[in-house]
Amino acid sequence: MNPTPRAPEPVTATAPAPVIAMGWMHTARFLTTAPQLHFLPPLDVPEIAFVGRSNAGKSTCINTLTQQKQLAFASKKPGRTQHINLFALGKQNVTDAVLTDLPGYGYAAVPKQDKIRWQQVMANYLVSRENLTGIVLLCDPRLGLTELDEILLDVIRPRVEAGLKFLVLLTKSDKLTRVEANKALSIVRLQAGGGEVKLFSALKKQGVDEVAQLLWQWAHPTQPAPKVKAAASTEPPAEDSAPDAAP
Ligand SMILES: Nc1nc2c(ncn2[C@@H]2O[C@H](COP(=O)(O)OP(=O)(O)OP(=O)(O)O)[C@@H](O)[C@H]2O)c(=O)[nH]1
Ligand SMILES: [Mg+2]
Repeated sequence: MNPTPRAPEPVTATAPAPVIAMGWMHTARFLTTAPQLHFLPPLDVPEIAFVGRSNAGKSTCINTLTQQKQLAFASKKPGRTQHINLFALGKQNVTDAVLTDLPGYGYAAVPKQDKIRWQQVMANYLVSRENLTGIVLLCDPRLGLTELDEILLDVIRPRVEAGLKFLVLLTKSDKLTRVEANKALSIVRLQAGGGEVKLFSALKKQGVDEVAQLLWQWAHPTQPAPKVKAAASTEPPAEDSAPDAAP
């Protein structure tokens, strides 16, 4: 008896996944800015927020992922980002997701009243923003997760448990040796309670493809996950967890 003929494998004519994700990131353009949550327009597309201590590298990370030099304001001087800044993503001006650059916390030179006000603005945003789909917490591995980061983790925990996507990026990894980087990864993975933690360097472009792909998947959960090329990985395969939506 002849074996049952097999259906031909579907031919994927699209470009490899990192190219798709990076091309999508490159469409980023400024959408709006607001001092507080209630000034932001309600949106019905996935929103991904970049949070972390002042000077952790949030704005630089957004510029690196979007391959644009000055989309978000980055500076050596901490406290550069002082508003909630939204950037739209999507082809031909059809917005299919939004990136949010948030002001950092923990900058010592900020007056106490301003610190408290800002913590309330941020907590309010993280708890109440309805279309918030994912949070990227940026952390300088030389400092590790600090008390303020732990407070933030407590604030978002209920939403993460309810399905909000969450990623910790250890920024400025170019400043670490390989041994230091692996140690930082292990410690922060423990602190983050098993959540996903990756190394990132804007300078060396480490982690850029991987993060772009992950965010693409967060924003397009119903589309099949693009395959990650082994060469695009920046972490040892044994430790590197597959993206959430991977089959
Ligand atoms: N070596 C190195 N420096 C980086 C990297 N990413 C950011 N920086 C530097 O870190 C400093 C702070 O970067 P920002 O992106 O402004 O930090 P931020 O988290 O947005 O800071 P706030 O807006 O104050 O919250 C700048 O001098 C950046 O050039 C990196 O990957 N490697
Ligand atoms: Mg900033």
